[in-house]
Amino acid sequence: MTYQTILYELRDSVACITLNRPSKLNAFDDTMIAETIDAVRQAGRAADVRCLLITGAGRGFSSGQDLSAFVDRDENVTVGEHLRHGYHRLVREMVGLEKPIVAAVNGVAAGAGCGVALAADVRVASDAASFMLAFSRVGLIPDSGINWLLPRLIGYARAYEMAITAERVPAARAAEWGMVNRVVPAAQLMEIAWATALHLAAGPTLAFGLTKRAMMHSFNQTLEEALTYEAYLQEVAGRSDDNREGVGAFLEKREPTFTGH
Ligand code: T3D
Repeated sequence: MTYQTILYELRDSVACITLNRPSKLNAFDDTMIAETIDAVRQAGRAADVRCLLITGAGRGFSSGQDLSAFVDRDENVTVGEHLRHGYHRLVREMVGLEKPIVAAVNGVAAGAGCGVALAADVRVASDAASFMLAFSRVGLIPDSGINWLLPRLIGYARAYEMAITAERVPAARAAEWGMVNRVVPAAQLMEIAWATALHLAAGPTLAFGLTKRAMMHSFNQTLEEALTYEAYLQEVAGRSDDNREGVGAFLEKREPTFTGH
């Protein structure tokens, strides 16, 4: 697929998606939603991709749903249908991707753009970034998985307050609250985000993927169910080349070379 609204670059086992509608702060129109879903799928299928990096072109990460496209929409397409066919598929692809996803949050992440940032596994934010549940300003509720993802990260009180005030939460406060992993100077964001992604891409990809699956499943499990499931997944990890390599490297006092298998 040739993309019109995103850039897709592969470098040393890292696939980088750049949301690329900077004049609208990378607001999502239907093309950008479809292309981002396709790119995440492509990164999932490609054996040579071991980490996904996602960022925005220009001064925004993403301002969420393109509101001009929203008003121009075919009136037979309900908001619920649009979500089910669009953002929900994107969030499912991201949360289900068994490879780490790093979001380099370069600027404002609003509405569904905030949802996309939250669906990543590691968020590195520029000190110029901010997060905003813009939905209530346009009479909507948070969507794109935010009602599930955000209270789990920062708790109900903060998540609900963000929703009803629609105020921008600057990166530093987002880090204090546990919404982002680290905040870095804007000028160094991409260098640090790439270094993070490249480091993860050289890791035991299978184990990273199974860890994501175990933790995501745990939200709907009892402790007993989680213990059973982790033993099952550890059987899989325990048969991997990377498990043999990691143990061998430790005993031989050298750095491991993981292949991701
Ligand atoms: O149907 C469904 O699936 C429902 C799903 C809904 C999901 C959602 O995401 S709903 C929430 C939609 N997003 C918003 O409501 C945010 C709207 N944008 C803003 O409030 C502000 O732009 C920001 C607070 C994010 C940033 O403000 P600021 O001052 O830094 O930038 P700006 O000047 O407002 O925006 C720059 C340009 O981008 C501007 O265009 P112009 O005037 O230079 O030609 C602005 O109109 C455009 N832009 C920003 N956000 C959007 C947008 N254009 C279309 N849609 C946008 N979301």
